[in-house]
Amino acid sequence: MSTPSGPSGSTGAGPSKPKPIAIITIGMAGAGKSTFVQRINSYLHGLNPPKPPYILNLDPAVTRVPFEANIDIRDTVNYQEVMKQYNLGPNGGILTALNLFTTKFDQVLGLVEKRADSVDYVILDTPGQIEIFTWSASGAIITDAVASSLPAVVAYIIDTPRTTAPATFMSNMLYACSILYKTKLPFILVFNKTDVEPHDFALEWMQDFEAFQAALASHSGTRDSEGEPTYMNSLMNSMSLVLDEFYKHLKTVGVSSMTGAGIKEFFDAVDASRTEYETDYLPELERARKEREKSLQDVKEDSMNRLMKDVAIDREQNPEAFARDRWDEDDNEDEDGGDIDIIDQSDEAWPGQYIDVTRPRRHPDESINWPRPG
Ligand SMILES: Nc1nc2c(ncn2[C@@H]2O[C@H](COP(=O)(O)OP(=O)(O)OP(=O)(O)O)[C@@H](O)[C@H]2O)c(=O)[nH]1
Ligand SMILES: [Mg+2]
Repeated sequence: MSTPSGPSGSTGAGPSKPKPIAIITIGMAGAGKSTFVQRINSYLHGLNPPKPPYILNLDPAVTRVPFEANIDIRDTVNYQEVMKQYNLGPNGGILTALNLFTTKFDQVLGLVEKRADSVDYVILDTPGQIEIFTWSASGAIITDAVASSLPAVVAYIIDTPRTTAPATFMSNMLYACSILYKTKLPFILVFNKTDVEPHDFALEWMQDFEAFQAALASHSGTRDSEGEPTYMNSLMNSMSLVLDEFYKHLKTVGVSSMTGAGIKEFFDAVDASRTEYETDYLPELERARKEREKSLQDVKEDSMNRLMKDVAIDREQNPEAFARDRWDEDDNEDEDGGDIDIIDQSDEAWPGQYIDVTRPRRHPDESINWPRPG
């Protein structure tokens, strides 16, 4: 996978242009992710001069997307066939399709990087079932791969009219909180559908802890028959204290993907996130990489030491066998002179080719062997 070449390094010659910023849209089913992507796409096209983004659709199950995706998972994996062939239900099918696609994600990144000089924004639309992306290995791999190659920001889309109940609001915020701590990326809470329900109540609850508690108390079912706060109510009270800390790390915007209201403010927040990515995320990424390298090095050294110790003991215990067990240099060369060629297949034409996962290696030059059941 790619490594960052610097916070805002240019990928080509000529005057240095900042790298495009990747917007990863995540949100509960039906929150309006795809409509939002379509809206920001049309906003960017409408700028003067236009700034068409590079769009990736990662939802294999969607039948129609309201935007023209540059890379579409559906061109690579047939979700219906995955379900049939692997005997899966809809969610397993989406997850497996995403896993299969992730095995090719380095090529996707390569294509994105090729366009890095000509686009300012890379937008990812994710599957409707939020947990498939946020709690799967492939979701994490895709997010990490994108974020280590480009500045990235998470746009967490919230269905505002459906979060007016304090308990629903809190669970949505807790979910957002868990994604923030998992990805550690700059985070924008996007309150969508403000044409139906303005997001003022949410802002108030986020800024004023007591207002949220009051809203909680005014909802029925917060006291039991003896007048004591119910378990849910006291749990939520304590949770809202935790969330107070979480809110400090966020940017919040209210938008309507239907009317286009608030989209400019959203982009102001995205542009501000670039600095946050550079000052917070990149150093953390670098630190984690160094740590990984160090522990790998430690493991290597440890195995080497143990091997040398075993060899020494063996030599002491059985000197005769050791004397016979010499490396004969003449035996070491094979007929070709001993060199092994590593074949780089990544230049093969891939994008746009349709991979039928039901028939492994359908294409003679496509060296993929999909795992098969049984
Ligand atoms: N009124 C209103 N409706 C919206 C808005 N954004 C999205 N919708 C509607 O919400 C519904 C779901 O929108 P999608 O964009 O498909 O949501 P999604 O999150 O991509 O859905 P999945 O990918 O299926 O989870 C559609 O009926 C949209 O028309 C908005 O800003 N205002
Ligand atoms: Mg969608």
